[in-house]
This record gives sequence, structure tokens and C-alpha cells, in this order.
Amino acid sequence: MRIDVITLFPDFVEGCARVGVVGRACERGLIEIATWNPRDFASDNYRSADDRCYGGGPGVVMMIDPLARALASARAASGSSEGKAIYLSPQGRRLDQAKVEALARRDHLILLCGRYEGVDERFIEHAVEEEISVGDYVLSGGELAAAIIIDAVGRLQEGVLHDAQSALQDSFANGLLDCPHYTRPERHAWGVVPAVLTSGDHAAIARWRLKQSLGRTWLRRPDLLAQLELDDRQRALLDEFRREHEAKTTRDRDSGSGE
Ligand code: 4GO
Repeated sequence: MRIDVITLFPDFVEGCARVGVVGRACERGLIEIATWNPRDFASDNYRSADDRCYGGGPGVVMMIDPLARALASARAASGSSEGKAIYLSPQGRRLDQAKVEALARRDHLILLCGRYEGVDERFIEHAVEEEISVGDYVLSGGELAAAIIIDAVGRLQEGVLHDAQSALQDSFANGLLDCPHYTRPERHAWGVVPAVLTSGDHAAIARWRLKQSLGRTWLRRPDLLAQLELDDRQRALLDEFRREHEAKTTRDRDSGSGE
């Protein structure tokens, strides 16, 4: 996959793309990332890429032409003559794992990072295919949001993760939150690893993990659970989790009350 990023802070985006799993994927040529700085396409000696807001008020807006020229260069370099950009903004549709998976299947993305008050609306109308938000909060620029997309999409590329299984086990891959994980030591002052995980019984381990995933999703993200159609086995596992959870909270309440 190739990702072109239009940004006033190319060093930041390139730095993000150099670390960890995605960094290794870039080194191995599984992902190619290029940045385009609208300042390099300015028409004045000040390298201006922004100007004051029509209608008054504080702040500036990114101008159409430096952005349009940056986009044209990204298109030329990537051989996609009419590719539009994805604009990262709080006005966009909220990103989720299903959207990440859809983006990951494409072979080219152009990400547009705004700064200041954002981008001239006419650029969005003409050159943006869609707006995506990484969450309901405001950032000072789109670069961190772009880095989130690059990471989430990059790690799903064929051959990027050591173990193809690990993406399948992620939170959300099956619409559920991930189960708890443990490593050595087995016994610690802060607790003991659940015995099933050291039993060697793979079927029992898989069952325990699914039960924990269902239970955690029920406890923490009932909204996700409501979107799923659980099969009989999943329903039974969740019922088991709920009974155990109920019993434990009752025990904790009774022992904590001093009676
Ligand atoms: C994206 C960009 C938030 C998001 C941004 C988000 N804030 N929630 N800020 O994905 C235009 C100028 C948008 C600053 C940018």
C-alpha cells in the first residue's frame, strides 16, 4: 500500500512512520509513505499556505492553491491521476475497525492534515472524497489523526504482523473487546495467572478467552454487544460470566460492609 500525506509537518508524520511495526513494514517495502508540504507549493516568497478567514474572527485557514498543487504532485508521484484525499477532521465520520479494514484493502490513500481553523471549504468540496474523525475531540492538527490511520491500516497489511493470527485476535476483529493477557511470573504478589491458561488444554483456553471477551464487552461496551447477534454457545458463555460476576460482586459487597 502507498500512503501520501499532505501536511505542514512532514517530519512529524515521517517520524511516526519510522517506529515499531509500521516502521519495519516501511523498511521492508510493504508500505510506502510520502509527504507533501503545501508550503513547498506556495506562490510567494513567504511560503504562505494559509490566510485570514473571510467573515472575520481569529485564526487563519489553509488556502486552496498550495494544497491543490501538493495534491497534484502526490497524484503524479503515485500514478493515481484523480485520487481524492481523506481529510482528517472532527466533522468526519468516526473511525472504527470496520472502516480501518476497508481502508486497509485499498492500495493507495491520500491523507490531508489540516492546521489552524482548517481547510478552505471549496478544497474539501472538490478534492476530498471523505472526512474521517478519529474521535470526538479537537486536535491542533490532523497529523496525529493521520498517524492513527497509518498505524491502524499499516499493521493490517499482508506480512506486516509476525503472526497473521494476531490481527484476528485483536479487539473488535470479531466485534468484541480483547480478553486479558498474562505473562511470567505465574505467581506474583499482585495475583496468580488464571489456572486454565497454564493447563495446556487448548479448547478450555479458547473457551475461557471467548468468555472473558464477551464478559468485558458486556461490562465495558454494552453498545458493541447490542450490535451483535450472539450464537447459542456465546450466549451461554456470557450467561456464565454474568452469573460469576454477580456472585463475585455480591461477595465483595458483603465482605466490604463489615457485617
Ligand atoms: C482531526 C483533526 C480532530 C480530529 C483535528 C479528529 N481535530 N477528531 N484538527 O479526528 C482542522 C484543523 C482539523 C485542525 C484539525
